[in-house]
Amino acid sequence: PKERTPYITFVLGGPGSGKGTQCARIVETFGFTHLSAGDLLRKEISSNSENGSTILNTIKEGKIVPSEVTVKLIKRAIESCENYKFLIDGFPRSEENRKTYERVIGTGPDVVLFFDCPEEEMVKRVLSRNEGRVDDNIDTVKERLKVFTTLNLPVINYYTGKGKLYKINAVGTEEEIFEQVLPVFASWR
Ligand code: UP5
Ligand code: MG
Repeated sequence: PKERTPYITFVLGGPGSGKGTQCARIVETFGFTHLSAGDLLRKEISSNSENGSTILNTIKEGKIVPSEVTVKLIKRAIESCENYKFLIDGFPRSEENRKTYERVIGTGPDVVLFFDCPEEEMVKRVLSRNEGRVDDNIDTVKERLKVFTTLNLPVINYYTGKGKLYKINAVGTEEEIFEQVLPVFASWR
């Protein structure tokens, strides 16, 4: 059991908005543990689990994996980690994701970061990344953007209403963007 209740940050933003890049910096500076929901799902594919092929096909289509699957992976990762400060990157992607998380975990996040980036910039970044991701092609990127706008923006609006959302302008150098992130975690220095 942990010595403290977890402190949870949700990190949201469209495909290629820089979530993973900025999370790496937050980890370095403030000692959070980075849980990328996409990475957890990709690990599940490579571990040949029973859900693997369903997850792979969903990611190839740019759609959202069933909430129960993702929340189970996140819950397990939180519970098996000694740290109590977490960045949950790329989740929740829909109101249904959000509600499932709150039901299973019992509470919502403490704070939510939103990396706000124009579509054309996101497309450029994703297509110039060369990591062999099955979803980094123009057709899947278009679908990922559509899913983001229709399903993820309502989650962002929800947390704005709760007063938990920090909106970050995700255009500029990594350093310029991190300058905007720093004040959010000032108390963790
Ligand atoms: N880059 C970063 N910052 C830059 C800057 N300031 N200027 C110029 N370039 C910059 O960055 C993307 C690229 O841009 C990199 O090459 C980087 O160097 C450069 P990155 O930090 O990787 O952006 P990120 O927002 O993390 O982009 P990513 O593609 O990972 O976001 P997605 O949200 O699309 O991907 P994720 O891995 O979260 O999800 C993938 C899929 O998994 C989803 O489409 C979905 O099918 C599935 N999924 C679920 O179903 N449920 C979940 O809960 C999570 C995922
Ligand atoms: Mg990422």
